[in-house]
Amino acid sequence: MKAQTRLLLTDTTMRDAHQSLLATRMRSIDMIRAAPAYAQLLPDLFSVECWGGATFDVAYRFLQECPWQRLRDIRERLPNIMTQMLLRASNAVGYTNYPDNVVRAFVHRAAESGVDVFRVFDSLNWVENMRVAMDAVIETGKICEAAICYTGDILDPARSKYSLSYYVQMARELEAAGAHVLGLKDMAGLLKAPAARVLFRALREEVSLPIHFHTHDTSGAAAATILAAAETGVDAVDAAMDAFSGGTSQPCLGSIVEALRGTERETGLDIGAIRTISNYWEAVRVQYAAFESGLQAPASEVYLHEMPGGQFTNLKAQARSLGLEERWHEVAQAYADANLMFGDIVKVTPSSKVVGDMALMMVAQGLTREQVEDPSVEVAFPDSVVDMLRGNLGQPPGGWPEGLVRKVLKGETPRTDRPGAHLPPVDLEAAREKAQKEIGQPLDDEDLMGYLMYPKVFSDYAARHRTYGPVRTLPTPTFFYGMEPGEEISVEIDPGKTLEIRLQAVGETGDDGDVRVFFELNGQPRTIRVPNRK
Ligand code: 3PY
Ligand code: ZN
Repeated sequence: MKAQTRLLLTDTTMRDAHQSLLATRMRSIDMIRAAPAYAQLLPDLFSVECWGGATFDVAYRFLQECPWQRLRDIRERLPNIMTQMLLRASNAVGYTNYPDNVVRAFVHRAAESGVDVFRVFDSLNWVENMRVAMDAVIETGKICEAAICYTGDILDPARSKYSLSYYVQMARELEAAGAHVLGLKDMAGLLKAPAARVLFRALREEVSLPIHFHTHDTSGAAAATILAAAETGVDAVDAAMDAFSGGTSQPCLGSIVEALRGTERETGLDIGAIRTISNYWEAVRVQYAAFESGLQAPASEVYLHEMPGGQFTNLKAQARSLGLEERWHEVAQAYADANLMFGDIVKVTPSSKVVGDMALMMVAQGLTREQVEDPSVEVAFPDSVVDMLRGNLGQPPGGWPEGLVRKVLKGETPRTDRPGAHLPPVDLEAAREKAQKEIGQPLDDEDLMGYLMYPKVFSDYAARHRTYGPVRTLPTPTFFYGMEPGEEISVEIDPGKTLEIRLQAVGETGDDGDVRVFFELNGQPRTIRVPNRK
């Protein structure tokens, strides 16, 4: 990375872009179809981010597919470009700290199943809590990109907690901890171009690692920051294919390539190839219209609330389900207030979820920050808040605010050591046996990891899989909306084994709620009775 003058690019379309625009709903089939074109047309990409973050549990939970199979399928079709994942350090791909041996086993499994670059971060920027995951990545021989999460504003004297020297110090610690690459993860898109010049210049002077910059375009000003980063010599940046860029997602890949044309940071990527691939993504995105975030225009409000792009669509959906969508700007203000109440923390999964839970509660119950902090006002705090202040996500710089901890924990003493230091190791083989009995089928190492991270989500997925089979192979409109009478689809259930399915008619719904469905399978007439959910 350091030997190259061109700006290297990571394409985030298959992970962060759809997590940030479509509530993480992109299905594997749509990714797998794109992978060969990347391999053929864009071999000079630094990496393709296609795994980790929220994609892991959403695959099981909402898409009825195995995230590990997605990884293996992409890997197979993309042999010449590095695959990249987002790993939440001790929180792995979950929302809570796991025992050290589970984190290690997860990293080893992910490396074997096809991850090349691990971007590792901690949701409170606690380096101590990143070491287990970083060491495990280094042990696998894969690339360990240790990331600093950026928050606040280094040019704003009122936000001195997250100053230039704070970031430089953390970078030094990550270098000393053995990182191969330094990531600067600006999950909300708060780093402005002038601040980027100051920050990257300092980081390049103080550490010798290559630097990889990640941001979000919620403000509409991220491209300016990327260009400033390129000017100051950042080695690699993240962007999303044009059709999946902008807004809460990453800035536009094609436009970055064009902006640098004719400069010494020229990327060497083929703009025609980018357009071809983006045209494919444009057609894919239309099929997920129901999951769009609804952010219609750039929003400088991001500098107020500091919400990560990857949380935005989710929090909006949560607000909608509580009837608070009309009061979104109040939620944004409450999110900012809750952050300051927690002592001004880094907000990224899972700490961002806690701030979001608190903000929704404050708006729903009409509570101000002063009332929440007032020891004489009774408040039933969300479980996630209690858990965080107990120390179960780790420690923020300067610790948790004492008054709030006293109120929330009602006198219970919080832990201040690393959660992994006291969580007992899981006996992996005993856990496998227990799960196999519970679920009623053998579990391989990948399944076991799914079960350990998300026991209920995984068991439900496995039960549905037994009933419905490999629905991951259905075309996306069919998966979400079913078929119309007369419609015919072609489904490859195994390599070379294709089913032609034609829906002929749907009968009347019986008193029991079942319907008879008449269809042809490879030309043979078939009938089944299924519950009518329409
Ligand atoms: C995740 O952890 O899922 C994130 O995208 C954090 O930015
Ligand atoms: Zn991101």
